[in-house]
Amino acid sequence: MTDEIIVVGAGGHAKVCIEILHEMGETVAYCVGDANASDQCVGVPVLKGDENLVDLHARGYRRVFVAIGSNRLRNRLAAYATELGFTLTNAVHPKAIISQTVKFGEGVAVMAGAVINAESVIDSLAIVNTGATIDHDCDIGRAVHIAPQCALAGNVTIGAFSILGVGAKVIPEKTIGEQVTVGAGGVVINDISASQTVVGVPARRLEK
Ligand code: JB3
Repeated sequence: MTDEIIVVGAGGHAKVCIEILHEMGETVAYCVGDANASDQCVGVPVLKGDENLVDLHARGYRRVFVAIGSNRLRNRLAAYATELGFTLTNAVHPKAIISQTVKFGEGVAVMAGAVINAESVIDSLAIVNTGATIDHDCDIGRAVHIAPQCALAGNVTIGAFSILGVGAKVIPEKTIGEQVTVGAGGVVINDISASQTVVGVPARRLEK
C-alpha cells in the first residue's frame, strides 16, 4: 500500500491541482488521462485510459484526486474511482485562507488566493478556483465550479453541478439552483432556479 496520489485528468486543471498537491507535501505518482492525453503533466507520467485505475488499485494505490474541469465528467470519474475502492483526497492550496469552521466534502479543489469564510460548507468535488471569495455561511453543492475571481457574499447557496464563470458575483442571501451556468462577469441579484443560463449585470436568463 502506498500514500502516493493518482490524479485523474492530465490537462490544464490537472496541472494546477498537481502543483497544489506538491505544495501540500504530497507525492503524485501518475495521472490518468484519456487516449489523447500528453505523455506527462507538469512532470508526472500520464497513463492513458481509465482501465489503468484497476491496475493501480491492484498495485496498492488508494488515493485519487479527480482533476477534470467538467462538472459531470469529474463526478462520473470520481464515482468510478470510489467503486474501485479509491478514496478521494482534497487539494487545498496552503495559500488559500480558510476559516477553521468551514466544512469540506471529499475531492474538493481550492486554489491559491481563494478565501472561504466562517461556517461555509463546500460539498464533495467542488472547485473553488484561483482568487475566488466565498463569504460566511455559504453552501456550495456537489461538483460545483466557482471559477477564478468569483465573489459570493454571505449566505449564498449554489446547487450541485452549477458553474459560476470567471468573475461572477452573487449578492447576500441568494440561492442558485442545480445545473445553473452564470456567465463570466455576471452579477446575480435574484434567486436563480435550476438548469438555467444567466448572463450580464444584473444576470438575466439567456434566451435560447
Ligand atoms: O479556467 C480554469 C482556471 N481552468 C479550467 C478547468 C476548470 O477546466 C481549464 O482552463 C479547462 O477549461 C478545464 O481543465 P481540464 O478539465 O483540465 O481541461 P483540458 O485541459 O481540456 O484537459 C482535459 C483532460 O481531461 C485531458 O487531460 C484528458 O485526457 C482528460 N480526460 C477527458 N476525458 C479524461 C477523460 N481523463 C480520463 N481519465 N477519463 C476520461 O474519460
